[in-house]
Amino acid sequence: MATLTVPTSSSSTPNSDLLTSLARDGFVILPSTQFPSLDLAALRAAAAQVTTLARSGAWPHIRTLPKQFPPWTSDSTAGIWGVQHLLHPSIPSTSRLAFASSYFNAALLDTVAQLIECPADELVMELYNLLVRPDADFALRWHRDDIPATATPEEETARLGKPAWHAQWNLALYDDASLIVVPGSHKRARTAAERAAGPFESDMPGQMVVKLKSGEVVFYDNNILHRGVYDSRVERMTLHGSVGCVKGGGARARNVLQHGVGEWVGRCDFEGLEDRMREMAERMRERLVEMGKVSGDVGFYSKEE
Ligand SMILES: O=C(O)CCC(=O)C(=O)O
Repeated sequence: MATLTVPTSSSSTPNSDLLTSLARDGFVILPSTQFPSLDLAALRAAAAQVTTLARSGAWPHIRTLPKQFPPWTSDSTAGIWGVQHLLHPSIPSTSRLAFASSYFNAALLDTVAQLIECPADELVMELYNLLVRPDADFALRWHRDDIPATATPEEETARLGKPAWHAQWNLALYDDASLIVVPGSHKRARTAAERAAGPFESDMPGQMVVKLKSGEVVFYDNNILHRGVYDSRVERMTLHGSVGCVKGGGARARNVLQHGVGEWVGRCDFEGLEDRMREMAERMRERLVEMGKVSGDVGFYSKEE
């Protein structure tokens, strides 16, 4: 598998460099030093707790094998590859607090605000999930999150030309080399070779394995051409989050709420967060609720499976 070397940004990477990397490559990797107040030990403990609950069937919001796209069932019998809804009010409180402290981490939100050029008071709570070692080897097909594989080149180009108004990231709690991307593919329609490739093509031209050390964060355009390849023998606990901007409007809120967040977002409990963080969390949650009110009835994705 071809692996390109991409330098990790330094701890003091200027905003313009982050934006340049994200715009050029479709992703940017930030070192753990960029987020000094993230408590990796607490996050690992929280991740271990919810993963145990999820594998045993005691947490119903899971990504089940061998299914790539939602909706997933709550039956963990065939194994899981993810734990959904880390900010859900029913997540055990100590773990929920650890997850919320990372999701609403000031340095992380500051980076999000810079990357999507959104004022802090317009940030919107979105998704926070955990991607875990699958119970059996598993892979995702090549995809863009918001554009179906059936899209024509014209449809791809039209969609990719619009601003995303949200940031998506993976924060690795253990070293993680599961995500594979085609750098630059977030800016253009698929090439003839990419269209002709099989859904699980193992050597896509230009592909790159995103290698994260524990504590590193990759922000990526969710419409970059990407896939996941998961080894059931390798520990994986990677926080998978997204934050939006009110400019994303009802369409984006709909996209978020159709992941099931709408069922519990009104009951979020941010008790225990430090005052400023708690206030930020409440504001971000309220913005999602408000945007959801105008987005209408929300069903699940109809991505092809
Ligand atoms: O495992 C990953 O990091 C990628 C997950 C992904 O592509 C998806 O959930 O659509």
